[in-house]
Amino acid sequence: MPLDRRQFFQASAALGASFALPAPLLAAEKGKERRIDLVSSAFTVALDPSGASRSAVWGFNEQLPGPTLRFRRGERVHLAVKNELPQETAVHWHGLRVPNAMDGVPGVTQHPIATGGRFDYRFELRDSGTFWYHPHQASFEQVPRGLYGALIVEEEKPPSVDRDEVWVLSDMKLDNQRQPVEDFGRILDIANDGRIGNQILVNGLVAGSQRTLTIRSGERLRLRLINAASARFFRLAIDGHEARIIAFDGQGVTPHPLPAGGLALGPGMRVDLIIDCMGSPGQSFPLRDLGRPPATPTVLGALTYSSQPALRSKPLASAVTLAPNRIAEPDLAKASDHYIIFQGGMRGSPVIGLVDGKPSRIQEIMAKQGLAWTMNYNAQHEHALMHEPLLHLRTGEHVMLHMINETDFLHPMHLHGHFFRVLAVDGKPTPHREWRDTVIMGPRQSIDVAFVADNPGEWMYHCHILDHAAGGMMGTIVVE
Ligand SMILES: [Cu+2]
Repeated sequence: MPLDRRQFFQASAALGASFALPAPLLAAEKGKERRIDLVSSAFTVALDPSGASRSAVWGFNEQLPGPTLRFRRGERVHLAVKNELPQETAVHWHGLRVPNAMDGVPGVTQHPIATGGRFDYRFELRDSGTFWYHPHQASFEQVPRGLYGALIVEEEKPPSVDRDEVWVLSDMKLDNQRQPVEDFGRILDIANDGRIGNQILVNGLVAGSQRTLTIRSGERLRLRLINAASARFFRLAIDGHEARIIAFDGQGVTPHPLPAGGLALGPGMRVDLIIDCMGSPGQSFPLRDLGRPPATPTVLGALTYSSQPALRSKPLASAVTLAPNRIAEPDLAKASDHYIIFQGGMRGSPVIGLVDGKPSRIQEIMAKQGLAWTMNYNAQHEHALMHEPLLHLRTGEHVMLHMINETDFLHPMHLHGHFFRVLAVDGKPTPHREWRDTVIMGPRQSIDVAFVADNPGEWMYHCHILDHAAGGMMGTIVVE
């Protein structure tokens, strides 16, 4: 271990008060494998540096969010996770194409890590991009308590920028004493929009115009945004700047501006922006969450110009397109069609699901099992993954997956171990055919995605509203 643990925590505590995430954790190189130690535990943090109160959270290495892990594509890593939580856990590396046994899903890819126990995750980083890590055990409780962190894999030749920043967006549900409300897993949250916090956090601190990112006029900024909230969607807009989207979920996309109504970022999703900062010294521009109408916009943070003279008078002319990762291209001519139908929730038409093979009304499923959602007519518990997988795919199969949302709710659907191209929404082709690992399915919407099933194993496929996942929107896809 490169640093004595106490020294490490003291160093990170000293950094904790500043807004920017602490400097990336650097690991000593051990042969060609880089080792990082992560300890999940309960501790307290000051969410508002100007306030006196500290809030009880769970997190990694006594930091909220956990340390930003920064690697280079092609590196081999060893992530040693120690569990000091009062319950079992496991860590999933969201978006990384790892071997199945390293995917961090208890009951499917590994045994849960007991209190006091440890698990060693070792894999090669096949893809560059913006990723994150979080538990996949009781995730509806462990993630909103604070167990999440950014994982950045740099390109061999990253686009030239003056600043590369990570903003981890999340929220917490706090009481009057600024302590977490202990109401995880309520059926009312499960069957509706999920448990949404009353305090938005940016890099573990209360959101607002005081969360400034100080920049110099003329700088080119790469801003990586990660939605680590367990249920909240963000709809992002930046005043006074023409930000360009260069990546979704870590994968390069044709650079294009933010949509006029704001950029939707569902739970689990990431976006990389390039912003040429051409404001004047002393100016400040908010980055807002426009929310869901009729909600009023919330200021998340601000780009504030220092008084330093401009770095350059014209924006950099160099390209901002990312070199693609090596992802097998699905051949639509030979792709096989598969369908997943989603039903359930408190609103909408009555649905029928199967409980122990018997057709049941959703009200019965809720009352008897605490579940509220079905996928292909099946509802199952997060840790009762003894049911049939949703799909069986052959290794190398070209897949066209049609996702049909018959609910009145939004669902950010996440597939492990693969990226898919988003081809159509309600049958209408998408403008960028982007690669993603998580895609928003709007109410009553159908989404068509395609991919090559080239990573063998049993992979989770679930809604990233973690209360929905706990309430039945959790299944597996087998690549055999
Ligand atoms: Cu959902």
